[in-house]
Amino acid sequence: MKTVYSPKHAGHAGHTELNEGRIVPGFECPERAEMVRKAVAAAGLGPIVSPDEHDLAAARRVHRSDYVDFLPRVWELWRAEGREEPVTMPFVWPVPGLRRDVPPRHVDGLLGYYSFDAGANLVAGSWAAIKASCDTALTAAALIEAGERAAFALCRPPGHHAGSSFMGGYCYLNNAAIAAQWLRDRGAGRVAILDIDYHHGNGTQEIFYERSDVEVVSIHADPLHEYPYFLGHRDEEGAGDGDGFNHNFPLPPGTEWSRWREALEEARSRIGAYAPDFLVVSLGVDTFENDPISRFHLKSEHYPEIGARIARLGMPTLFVLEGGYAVEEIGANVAGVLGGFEGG
Ligand code: Q9C
Ligand code: ZN
Repeated sequence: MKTVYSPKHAGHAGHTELNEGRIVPGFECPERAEMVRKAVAAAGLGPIVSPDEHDLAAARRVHRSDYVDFLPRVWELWRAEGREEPVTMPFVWPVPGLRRDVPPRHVDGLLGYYSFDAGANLVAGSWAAIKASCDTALTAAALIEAGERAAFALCRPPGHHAGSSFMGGYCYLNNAAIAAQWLRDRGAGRVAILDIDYHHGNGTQEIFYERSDVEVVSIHADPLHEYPYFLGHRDEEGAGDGDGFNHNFPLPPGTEWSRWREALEEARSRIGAYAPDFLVVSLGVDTFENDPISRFHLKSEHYPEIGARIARLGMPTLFVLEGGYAVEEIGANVAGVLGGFEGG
């Protein structure tokens, strides 16, 4: 399968995050994508190609237009305040009880208005990386739409925590959601999204929650114990037209392969019954035993098995990179899934 990759991700570097009460270098760092690119090349998985430029119309199909307009402006607004700090960070959010109907004008207010946590911070090169990541997903989607069995979008930054009008959790534009919507707009009747990142893909769920044309199935750490804490429970099954088209499989901290595999089998049967035209996989490997911010115990040997099981669904499949923070092993684990898919 082809991999789509842009070096522009590297400009999204040097950002920080709040972790356990301290501001630390971001776990979501450029080395991640470089390790994945090298592993994909070394595995001989197929050609690595550059993304085509798309305009932002596809992003506006799943994100609110004012949010899409805000992202490229963040950095100039920050600099206009005379800030020397090389990275933005929000610190105030309009939770229930505060007003959302009057958008603030100051950048600190806007950062809170358009985010749900302090985990999506921007530097000077961030917007170019965010845009290239979205283009990467769209270019890979076009490959499967044109008839290829599978494609890999080596997206960075990731996307699945980004909702219709907010960033968070290292995510800005929801690459997988944008690709799924683009496939729908190109004529696909139904698209399924399988999210196997360790964290619940709250943004993807929110975007498609009231729709039956995009099924969202997610296996993740139980939000009772893990980020994003406020979405991802089993009883969230969709609403309105989307009732019955959202399926969450929350698993406890410490989950090992045998239990995770059972959830994957349940997810596979949901997707098989839905019979989509295309499958989009939000591929996070932060389920890995040595991941620095996660608490599942999958081992490297399990990732090819995951890929093989996904392949057995027999659907044109778009893999979109999400999380995975064990930098030394992220390449082997991602290439393991893709290689397992190709062999399976
Ligand atoms: N600094 C993805 O995997 N919390 N995002 C980390 C606190 C945020 C993960 C611990 C985790 C976000 C795409
Ligand atoms: Zn994650």
